[in-house]
Amino acid sequence: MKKIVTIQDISCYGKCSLTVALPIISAMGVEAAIIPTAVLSTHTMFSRFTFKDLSDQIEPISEHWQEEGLKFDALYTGYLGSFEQIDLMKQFFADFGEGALKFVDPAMGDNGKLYPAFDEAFAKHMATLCAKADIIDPNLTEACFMLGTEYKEDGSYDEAYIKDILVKLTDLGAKTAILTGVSLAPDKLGAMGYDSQSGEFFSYFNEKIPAKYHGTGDVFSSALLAALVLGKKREKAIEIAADFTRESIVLTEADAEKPWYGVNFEQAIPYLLEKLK
Ligand code: PXL
Repeated sequence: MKKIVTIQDISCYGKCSLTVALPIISAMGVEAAIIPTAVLSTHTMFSRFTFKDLSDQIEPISEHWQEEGLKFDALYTGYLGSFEQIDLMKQFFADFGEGALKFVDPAMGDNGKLYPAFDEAFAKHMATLCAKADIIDPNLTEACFMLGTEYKEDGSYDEAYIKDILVKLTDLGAKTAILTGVSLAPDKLGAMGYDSQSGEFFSYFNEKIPAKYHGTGDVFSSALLAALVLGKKREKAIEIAADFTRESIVLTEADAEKPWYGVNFEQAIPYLLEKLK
């Protein structure tokens, strides 16, 4: 069985990071190992949350795994809580990176703003981890903060702006950059990528749903990486992840409660598995 290790926080309530990555990766038939970087009562978009840092566990876990000779098909980092954790991930990539796909989702913000815990210096430091990745998948907000580029709202940018950002992201050092939440037409939303080794751009767009929910980036990244590890071609993997994310939003919108804090990815899993066939 293919194996992914994902390293991010566990927000006990709120459907993001590990509570999203674990079920999605497992449902897709890929073994998921985890290293929780912190335990929070909820994710940080709630007005209050507890936070217990687990940075001091990362090295001992990594050392034990090296003694056991563990190997992974992919290393997947998500939300990280400190400069130190970013540096620990660089070491983890050095220790476990051989033969593994190194995937960084620099989860730091959305809609033109960084999450409460972060500032511009943090985004610049995250860029130094992105430099060591095979694939990164920031949204436009995260990309702009890492590059120090002006963030533009949907409808006020064109393809040239996105392509320029993609090339600059790979100039940081990442081999492939996939920008999520790209909208080049009012009714379309999707992802656009750039492979710096072949010089190819690629994209996938589906119908835009005029709603924003938390945790969609984690849903997309988890499905994308598991599909890639299963051997799906890049374009197909993006399509699977984007359509699954969209279906999760559709189901959330259909829910009378429309919980703002996370999407209904659970009931979209049968759809995901159908798409994977
Ligand atoms: O989905 C990204 C994410 C992950 N983990 C924590 C978060 C967020 C977004 O706010 O707060 C703790």
